[in-house]
Amino acid sequence: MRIAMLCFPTPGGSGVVAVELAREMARRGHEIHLVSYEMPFRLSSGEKIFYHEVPLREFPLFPYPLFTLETAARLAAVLQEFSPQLIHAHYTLPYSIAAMLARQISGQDRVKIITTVHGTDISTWGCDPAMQPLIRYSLEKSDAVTAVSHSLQREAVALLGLGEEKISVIYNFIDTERYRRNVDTGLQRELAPRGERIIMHISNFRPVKRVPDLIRAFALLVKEKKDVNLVLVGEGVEKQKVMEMVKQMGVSARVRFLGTHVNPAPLLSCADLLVLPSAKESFGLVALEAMACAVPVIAANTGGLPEVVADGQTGLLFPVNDCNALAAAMRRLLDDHDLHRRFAAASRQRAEQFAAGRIIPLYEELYGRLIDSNFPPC
Ligand code: GMT
Repeated sequence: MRIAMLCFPTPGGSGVVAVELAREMARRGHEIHLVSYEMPFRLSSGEKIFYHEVPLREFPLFPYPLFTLETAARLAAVLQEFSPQLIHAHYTLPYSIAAMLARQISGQDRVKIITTVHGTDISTWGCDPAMQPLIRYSLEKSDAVTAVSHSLQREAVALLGLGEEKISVIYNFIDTERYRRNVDTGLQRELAPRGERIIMHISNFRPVKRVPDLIRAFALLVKEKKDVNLVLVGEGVEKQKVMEMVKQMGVSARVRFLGTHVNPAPLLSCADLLVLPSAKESFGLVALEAMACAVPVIAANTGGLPEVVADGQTGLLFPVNDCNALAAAMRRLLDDHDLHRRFAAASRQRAEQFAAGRIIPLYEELYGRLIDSNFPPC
């Protein structure tokens, strides 16, 4: 099959899923054209994926670059030159609309469009009265729509008044070979020089991630003289605020800030716990990455997280915003070594349910069903 994909290049779940999907599809012999305004952060040169960069030009008349139009123009050129049979838009805005425009401009009417809703395209933009009609239109006019969890599917259906059959669920997936526990003792010693336990958080530090809740809960553990270190991985708008909080709460000596890591598996392999205190999370890809590395996850009970983290079996869920409950969950797993060991093994087992080998065929099947049989074969 020949597939074009649109995605954001910045560190964030939707871009990661798009790149991993492109990689897996290319590995299976499909021709993949990835269109984005920058090289996606998890894509490296030398992969068997065609990358087409969208130029974001400045022009004195326009206050901002014409992101959607530039994307549509670049994609239209890709459609004309390479004849992809299908466009897969990752994140509704503005990619579904850009895909529809590109299809029209290029005159390639038989090209099908799939939109994958990833999270805030529904939970934030879909709730905005001004943008809701555009989101609804984008999904109604897509030839197929997928959601990354049942929770997100239900939310989209309820918010936008779409028929349930319009949105199918295809869970996010993980490369269980690349993501497995493989401890680099040097790295572990760097993060925990005196053998402290390691609590980890990885995100793009947006307000929705509620990183300050983790700092508050962690400070409670430090007060109890628990021998723990906190490792925060990533960059984002709230990072400065979190750094100041760490200082004010007097826990700086126990907190390490690492920047964005393209390959988080070695870091995760050093962790004892991963914490995700998000207000909203349609799936929580990082939870799955941690589980594949046999790290129990403590997550807020929200969105699709209960579909990933099996509460009481692979990890623990706590109510959003409840720092005491979060501290109690961390304490429980740090103190009970046997429970921790069981959860770690069960986490890896559960992650295998989301292995690429199980999920990618669902995309292949969907693509195959949609592609116009009159299209010139590959
Ligand atoms: O960061 C992004 O690229 C998108 C982001 C969002 O804001 O919607 O992430 C979502 O997509 C990921 C991949 O499907 C999910 O694992 C995340 O849970 C989800 N984030 C939220 O729902 C907040």
